Amino acid sequence: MGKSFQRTLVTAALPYANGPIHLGHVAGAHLPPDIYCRWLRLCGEDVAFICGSDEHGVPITLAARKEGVEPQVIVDRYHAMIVDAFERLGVSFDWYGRTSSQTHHETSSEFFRHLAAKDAFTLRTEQQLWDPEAETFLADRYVRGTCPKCGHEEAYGDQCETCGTALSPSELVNPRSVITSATPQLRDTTHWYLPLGRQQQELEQWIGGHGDWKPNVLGQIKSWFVDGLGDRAMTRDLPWGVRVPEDVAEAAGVDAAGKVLYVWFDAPIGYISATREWADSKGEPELWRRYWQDDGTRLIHFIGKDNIVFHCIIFPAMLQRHGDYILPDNVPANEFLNLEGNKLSTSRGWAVWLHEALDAFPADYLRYSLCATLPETRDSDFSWKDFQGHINNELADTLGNLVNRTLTFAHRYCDGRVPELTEPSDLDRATLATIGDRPAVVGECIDTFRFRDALHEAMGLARAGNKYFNDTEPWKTRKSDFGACANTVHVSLQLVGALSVLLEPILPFSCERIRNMLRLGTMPSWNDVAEPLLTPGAELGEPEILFTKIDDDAIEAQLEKLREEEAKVDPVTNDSASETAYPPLGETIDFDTFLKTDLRAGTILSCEPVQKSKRLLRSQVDLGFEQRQILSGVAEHCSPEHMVGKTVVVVANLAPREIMGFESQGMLLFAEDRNGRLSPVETSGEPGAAVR
Ligand code: B3M
Ligand code: ZN
Repeated sequence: MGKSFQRTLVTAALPYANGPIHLGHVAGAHLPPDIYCRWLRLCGEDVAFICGSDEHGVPITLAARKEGVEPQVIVDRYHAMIVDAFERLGVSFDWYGRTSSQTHHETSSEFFRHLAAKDAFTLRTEQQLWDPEAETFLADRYVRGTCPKCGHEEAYGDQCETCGTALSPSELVNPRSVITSATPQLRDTTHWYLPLGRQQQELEQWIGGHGDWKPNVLGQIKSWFVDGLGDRAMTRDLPWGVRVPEDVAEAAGVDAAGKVLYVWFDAPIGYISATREWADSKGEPELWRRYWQDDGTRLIHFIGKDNIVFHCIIFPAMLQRHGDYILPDNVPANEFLNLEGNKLSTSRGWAVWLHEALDAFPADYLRYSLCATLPETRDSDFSWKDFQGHINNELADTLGNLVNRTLTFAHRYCDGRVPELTEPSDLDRATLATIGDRPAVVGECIDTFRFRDALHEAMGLARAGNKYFNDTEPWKTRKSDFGACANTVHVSLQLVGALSVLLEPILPFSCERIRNMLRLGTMPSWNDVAEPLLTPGAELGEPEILFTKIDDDAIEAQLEKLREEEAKVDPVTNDSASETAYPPLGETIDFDTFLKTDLRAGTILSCEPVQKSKRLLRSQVDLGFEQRQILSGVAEHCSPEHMVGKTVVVVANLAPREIMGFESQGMLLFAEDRNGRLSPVETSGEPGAAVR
């Protein structure tokens, strides 16, 4: 580690409080910094580990709309859930804040005011999408429409999830309001923009001094530079967020009503406000400045790759313009964690929620398995089968086994004490010596953000320990050569002691239990591990089973749960069943009105998709007395093969209509469930039979 630093400020991406967190978040942005900070603390470094809930932005207000509650209700609920889940996972934040806090509102307004005073913004009036029914502008995810790149009909105003293209609301084809489904109009609105182009050179120069950053991070940044940085709006027309300060708006001659700071302006400032709250809680309200405004601090942001531009360009640009702050020293962004071979997606129900995983398994099982599969250099895959393998073969069979057999031997044959090492063999000596370089080797991995390697290197000691135990055969020497047996126990105990520190950053709960078994009262420091930690003659605690193996049923249950969650979600709208409702009942009609609709049974003779349309199917239908061609907008729900041969209910007296160049002579009836999923209304009546 760069010795010129006096302290380290570590931040982990602030989760949006619009839902619980899942294993993808944890692997991307929260477990790695926890391992890193735990290690730094063991090295005796001065660290502040900061995180919090991101409680603004459209994801929150949309979640609130869906439930018909105020955004505060949503963020209160998920903030509490997230805090609890992190705590159960053992994530050792020094402070976990939230961006709805007063300190945060003050800190971010002040930051904005400071930038405005330094002329860092340009004001721009532009036409943006406006919902005439809800009488509101439609920012980001408040609009859906057809992606101009791939034709996906449910793309969001800020991104198409099908092809990944970043969009702005006005680029959508056939945009519609998420609030009212109305077709938006264009209206003038004024916003504060950060002209990043002005700062490109300064930013490039700063990045140029960080050639040691992860290649995936540098690659993304470079491509932004190549495209050239443009102006980014730092305010939005939204009812929820940090309000644009009245005085700033007034000075600019703009009406501040309904305007808030862009969520990506205020969220990273959340790191600063959380640090302030932490300092306040320690009774040293000015302490935060040392972490943010003193060159002796090294600032590290842990994030997932989708947040790179915000942490490596926009936030640093804000910090540069402000002038009083240090810039990040590193941003070790991770790639994505996939799940069972597929991209994680909360909207598709394809995710493992942290709190549920913690209901099923101990925290260290998850920490271990996630650490072994971190997406450090490329996307990686979490599968429950691999999870089972990690726990059973590595945690239980390797680490657990070494600890258990060593402690059991010490209790049965060595009086429950650390035996002396007497006349050690070459193998005893060589094995003891392997401990010596471990703190440096494992530490080097952690220091360079290679946590998978750190795990591998530390576990290497456990593997070596088991091999040594097997090779020295203490169950034989205990009768033939007790000194040799005692030496095996001594050396193995020293390995176990070293492991209880080396693995502490990754497995804090289990390592504490191991240290209790060893009666290691005070926590050794990282570098103490280079020397044997246990004193001969010292009393040991009772051995306990550290890890229990996971059986196939437990894994099958998790897989089944995933399949169930996924099935609940509609493939077209990505809305889960619980979020939609039955349509309200229609107006009452009399019997004669009903009889006007001539319903018949019709058998589908053939069916094919209509070219250039994602929705339409064209069917030839036998009505007994004649054949009809009928078009139905159901291609996203029913496959043509699935339709052929079915006898369904047909509206037979509907006036013919032309759709995409074809005449549709009637209508096939479909039932629409709460997910918006359509299925044909089948009948066992013969073709032509009247349905009434
Ligand atoms: N809440 C986005 C995310 O969870 C955002 C991170 C903010 S970090 C300042 O991907
Ligand atoms: Zn697309």
